[in-house]
Amino acid sequence: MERTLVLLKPDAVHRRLVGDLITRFERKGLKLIGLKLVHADKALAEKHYAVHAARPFFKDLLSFLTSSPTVAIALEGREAVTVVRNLVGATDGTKAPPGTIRGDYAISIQNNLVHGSDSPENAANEIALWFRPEELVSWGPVDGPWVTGS
Ligand code: IDP
Ligand code: MG
Repeated sequence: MERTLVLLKPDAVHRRLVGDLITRFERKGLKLIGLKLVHADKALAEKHYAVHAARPFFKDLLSFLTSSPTVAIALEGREAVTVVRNLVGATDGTKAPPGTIRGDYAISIQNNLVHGSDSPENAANEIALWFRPEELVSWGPVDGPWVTGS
């Protein structure tokens, strides 16, 4: 089963959308294996968005991510990386289609509520960045075979 990292960024917490957004991932059939509230410091934010270090929006992005708490979520499921990216939608909220999280709730580029890993390799690195190994929980949902079809 594939794993991915989701962050409900500070705008999601301020806008009290945390429950609503977690519900979307749960209803899809993804399994929660890690969940916590984190006020990211600069070092964590820099590492998480290191790939964007040269971009003009980097400084503002760090200020945003370190401004207040983020909900860090590790999810597991079939094709979890792609499934989450499809549920989240395009980066710019004005371009994300209705039905996606950003399409339904975001109109900003920066304040687009959610982060989802973009590859299984990056997911593994990002999960290790936000969670200690003992914070990840292995378990089997009672409806597992009904959700996965096997
Ligand atoms: P993604 O979150 O859809 O994968 P990325 O291109 O990886 O998008 O960018 C990471 C984050 O940086 C975005 O989610 C958004 O918060 C912010 N961002 C991306 N592009 C811009 C921009 O042009 N202006 C301001 N913020 C941006
Ligand atoms: Mg990205």
